[in-house]
Amino acid sequence: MTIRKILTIPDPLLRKKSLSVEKVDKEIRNLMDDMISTMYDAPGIGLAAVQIGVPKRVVVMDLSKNPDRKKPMYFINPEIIWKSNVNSSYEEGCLSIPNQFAKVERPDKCHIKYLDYEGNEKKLEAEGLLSTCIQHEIDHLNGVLFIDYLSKLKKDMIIKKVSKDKKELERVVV
Ligand code: GNR
Ligand code: NI
Repeated sequence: MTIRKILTIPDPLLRKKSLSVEKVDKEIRNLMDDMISTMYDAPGIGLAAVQIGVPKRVVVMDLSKNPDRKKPMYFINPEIIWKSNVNSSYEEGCLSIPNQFAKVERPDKCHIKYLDYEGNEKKLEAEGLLSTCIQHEIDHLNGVLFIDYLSKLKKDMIIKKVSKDKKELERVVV
């Protein structure tokens, strides 16, 4: 299990549509293992493969509060098969948009289908943080980021701030 580098905006790969996984094999499981260690290290509650530079439809998540009781979840080719007409808003962040948070409205519940770690077909009925997070991750697979739901003003401010922080960090490191 390797901790990989997380891409941040404005990396163009984050805007690409990820490709479906044809076969759940050793390579995909190795990718998921690297993703889960990278996510725990960050730390974050979800990660899409494209965030570590691999544009495949693979997501990992762990919403458990207690690090001694980890509950890793693995989603391959996740698809929303139903979403609620009722929205709820949640303060979102993203490891690819460091230190920036904003309220985003999304359907409060959704049902998804996906393949699990073993490649078996599964369905899941999600609400609350689980629903928010899986929708945030599926957006990544389609090149969509949470800032896309904000006003142009807020979005531009966040992009500017992240670029500034990046330059500042480079200056300190070099
Ligand atoms: O760690 C994360 N926290 C979070 C909080 C609210 C809504 C979504 C998320 S996902 C994010 C990790 C991440 O960037 N996943 O793509
Ligand atoms: Ni994200």
